Amino acid sequence: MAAGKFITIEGTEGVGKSTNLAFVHDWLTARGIDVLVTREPGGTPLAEQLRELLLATREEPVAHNAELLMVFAARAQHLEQVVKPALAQGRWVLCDRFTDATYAYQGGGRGLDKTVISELEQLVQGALRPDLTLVLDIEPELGLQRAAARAELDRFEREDIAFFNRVRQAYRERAEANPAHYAQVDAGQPLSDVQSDIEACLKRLLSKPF
Ligand code: Z5A
Repeated sequence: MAAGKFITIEGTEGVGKSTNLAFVHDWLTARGIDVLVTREPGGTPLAEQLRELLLATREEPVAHNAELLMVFAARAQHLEQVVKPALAQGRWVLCDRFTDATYAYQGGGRGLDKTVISELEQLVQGALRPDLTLVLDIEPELGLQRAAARAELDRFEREDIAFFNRVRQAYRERAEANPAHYAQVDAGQPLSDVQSDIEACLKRLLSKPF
């Protein structure tokens, strides 16, 4: 059986990942593709507990390396329990955030060494990389306005705008360095235009699998 495809969706706060994840799921399902939807950090009971620890606001400052290792601990569990078995069964996996978020938030945002992130990526993932990463791009101010309309802010959402500008820049650099596997979408557009652009990316993926 052919292995399934692995698609990830990325971007800064309030960029519309959840909204467009549902769109991608419905678009693929309508074409007869069996899609598993999941998220990071999270996707298994243990990884969801690590997510709670990671996002909770707390008085104790969180060491940047502790944050990095929690993200990869959750990822290791998620990959073994959920992602790899699904791909091996021929299912497609659609994941809300993945390792690009680590390069963007812990690398760009926190300033951690990308070589260390790359070493952990190799340890935890081996050769596994997404087939397609959709990077939804938006002015961080606009995304935060959208996000602020919702629930209480988590530990990341309390960061300042300079942090989110660094995160955005890191995403853009990764997408521009590897256009065969990344697509950047202007998420500041009206939703129907964002989804037309995403649809074009999905058609390319289906017509010319990489
Ligand atoms: N994190 C990390 O540091 N390192 C890692 O390796 C990983 C994660 C994997 C949790 O992520 C945190 O984990 C994250 C980084 C860190 N930082 N934070 N916070 P998350 O994905 O759960 O958190 P989030 O970015 O805040 O996601 P979200 O809350 O689900 O937002 P979203 O999915 O991007 O947005 P949305 O809910 O789809 O849309 C927001 C609103 O905008 C909503 O009302 C929509 O109806 C509206 N919307 C969407 N698109 C449009 C357009 N085009 N026009 C107008 N309005 C729109």
